[in-house]
Amino acid sequence: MLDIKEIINLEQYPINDSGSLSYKDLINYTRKQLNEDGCCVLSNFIRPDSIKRMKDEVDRNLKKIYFTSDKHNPYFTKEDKTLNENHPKRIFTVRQSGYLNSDDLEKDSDLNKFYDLEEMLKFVSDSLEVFPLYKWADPLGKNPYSVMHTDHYFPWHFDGNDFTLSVLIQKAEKGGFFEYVPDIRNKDNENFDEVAKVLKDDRTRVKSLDLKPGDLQIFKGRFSMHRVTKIEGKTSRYIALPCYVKDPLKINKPEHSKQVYGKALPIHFKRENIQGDGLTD
Ligand SMILES: O=C(O)CCC(=O)C(=O)O
Ligand SMILES: [Fe+2]
Repeated sequence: MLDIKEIINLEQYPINDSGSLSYKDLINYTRKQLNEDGCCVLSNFIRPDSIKRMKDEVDRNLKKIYFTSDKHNPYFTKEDKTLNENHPKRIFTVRQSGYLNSDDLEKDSDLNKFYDLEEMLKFVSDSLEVFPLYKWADPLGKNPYSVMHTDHYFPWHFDGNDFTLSVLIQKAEKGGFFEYVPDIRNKDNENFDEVAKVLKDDRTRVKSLDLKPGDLQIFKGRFSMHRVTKIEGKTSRYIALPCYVKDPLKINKPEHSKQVYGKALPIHFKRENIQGDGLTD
């Protein structure tokens, strides 16, 4: 059974010692970054051996991955032809990428172990200043790996869950940058005009990250629109995506789940009508 210290660089990030001064310093840092940038990156958070085990897990399971070349709007909804053609809900872009869904992870997966750590949930909750925070109930999307091969592109979108961590496992030779627009929408304002501008290549508010394997990123995927630029070169990009939510019951809508993870399960239909946060999904 893997121990927390075999996965996380506790010397630099003492998330197992929440009473300590160094934990307080760490939280002050992550809070400041999240408030200023809408995102926070912690270098070398995951140990290299654990990254290697996660890479091997993806390699062993490549055949299970659902790859898509479908067109999506930023909300993963069906087209609504009653809207003006320039409305962001009517702007569709091809996504080429795949997921090793959470229900396909191996029993002894480092990623499952990481996601199940109570220390991680507390650390993410403290960093985001969201109490209580929950792990996501979505059986497919709660902690998948995203895999992108040469020429793949993941267009601008919002996530179905509130907050996402990312841990880069394997970096593309070129491209594959994570780009985001911090807090472009909030629960009271969809900000469709600004969203449309970004979709039309206005880069005024766009930030870009060059993540390295082992880095931990915390971001607000439901509120900060984001994308992954085209993968160039031979090396595929692998990234782990543990997800967190404010509502312990809400999961992806069936349509969103089908578009992103290739299928919807009975639980997605059962929970389809749970009252959400009011934002387009
Ligand atoms: O691959 C990434 O860095 C982000 C992926 C993403 O936004 C998603 O899977 O929803
Ligand atoms: Fe996303």
